[in-house]
Amino acid sequence: MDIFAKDTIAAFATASSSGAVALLRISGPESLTVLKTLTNRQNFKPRYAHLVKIYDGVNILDNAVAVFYEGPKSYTGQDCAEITVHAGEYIKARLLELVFAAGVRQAQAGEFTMRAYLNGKMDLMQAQGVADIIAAKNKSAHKAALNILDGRLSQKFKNIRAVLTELLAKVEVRIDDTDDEMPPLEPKETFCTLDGVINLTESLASTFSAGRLVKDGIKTAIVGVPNSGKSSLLNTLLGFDRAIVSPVSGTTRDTVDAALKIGDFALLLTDTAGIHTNCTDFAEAQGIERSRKAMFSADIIIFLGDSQADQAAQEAILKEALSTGKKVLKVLNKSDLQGRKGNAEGYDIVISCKTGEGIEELKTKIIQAIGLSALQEDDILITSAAHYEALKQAGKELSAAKEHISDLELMAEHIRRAVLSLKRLIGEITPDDILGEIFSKFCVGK
Ligand SMILES: Nc1nc2c(ncn2[C@@H]2O[C@H](COP(=O)(O)OP(=O)(O)O)[C@@H](O)[C@H]2O)c(=O)[nH]1
Ligand SMILES: [Mg+2]
Repeated sequence: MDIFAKDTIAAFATASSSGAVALLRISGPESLTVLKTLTNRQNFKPRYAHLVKIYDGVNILDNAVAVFYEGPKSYTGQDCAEITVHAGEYIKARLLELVFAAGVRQAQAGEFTMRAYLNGKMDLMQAQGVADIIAAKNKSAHKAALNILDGRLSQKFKNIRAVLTELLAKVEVRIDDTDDEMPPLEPKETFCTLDGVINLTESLASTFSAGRLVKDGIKTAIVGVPNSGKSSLLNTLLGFDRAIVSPVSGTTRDTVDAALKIGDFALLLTDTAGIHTNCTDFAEAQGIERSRKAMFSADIIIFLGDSQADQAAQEAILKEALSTGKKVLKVLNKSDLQGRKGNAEGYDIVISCKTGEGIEELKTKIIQAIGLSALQEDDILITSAAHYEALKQAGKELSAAKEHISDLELMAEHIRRAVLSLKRLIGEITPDDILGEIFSKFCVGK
């Protein structure tokens, strides 16, 4: 997309599926003219809702509410108009035709937010927060997105950048000071400043492990020998029968995925085929292969044990689960059956899918095991891999700067690179192609 386009664009900001009303958003210099043409009305007080009629020639298309936003006091910073009509298919299609006939162009995905960014209404990080807050499906993801949208995360980056820019200025002035008029930099102080910033970048980067889980959901694989009750556990956690449960071993052949909300978090559950070695059935063997894949891509593995099942086979699966390096929660099932609870040694928790015993505790344990229970209400989290990488990169450059404290030129170069990687994220320096890539992931109308 042409990011510096100054033409007028329009798109429905509301979902295309049915609803009572639909909101058409218009942005660009022609917004007011188009609004006047559509409504046959001359006066629009900025930021006031006006009850209007939309005209299709001499006929009325719909009764609508129109708001004119005079730039820069608008979402995009340009003149904008928002027209709320009844969400009828015909009305929406015809309204678009009328707007396009007036010389307005269809907006591309993310184009409104991109204009907002280009006009300085928000920085690049906040612009991405818009996409996150729309995508957020649970409280924790919403909170993380809000921190980005409201600029709290940007502020952290800007604080780090400010300290570095100040230090860089001190270094550069001494590089230019060929007559040695300036007092030399105090190495201890420079060291401390760099160390302080390194700590900041590292502590922010370390929130990514939690931030990723908050934003994307916690991938949870349930593994164990056939018949240990994996499918039963999936169903019990979900509260309805998603997977087929049967006393015949080898019933689950493919992996079965389902999403579940636990408190403020989202769990992406995968029920797998029971892993065993003497499998001769082709489909089941494929299923076992997929179980292994699910295990390796999971954030946490629930190893579901049955104390009456073959111990050697169970140990082999547990060993494989542990070898992934992922968190493994050892869960003993079927506590309702005679004499099972006594064999719980080495397990983290005992449950019964039949009676529901231990199920609530298991949910809590999952959140605890991956470290999300320690999250504070006001924690600011890194949820994007790009932000994480940039912080890591900045940290690396700063460590290198620390090692070259006596060589001003080299130190300055490393600090400059660190500043650059932070500036890119806030959008202070961003090549056009990166912008296009970021905003094309938005929906049209955003
Ligand atoms: N008594 C009892 N039976 C269970 C429990 N969990 C599962 N089962 C039974 O164990 C058998 C195998 O269950 P399933 O969920 O299909 O096991 P999977 O092969 O690991 O997926 C079924 O007959 C279930 O009804 C439990 O907690 N208690
Ligand atoms: Mg099963």
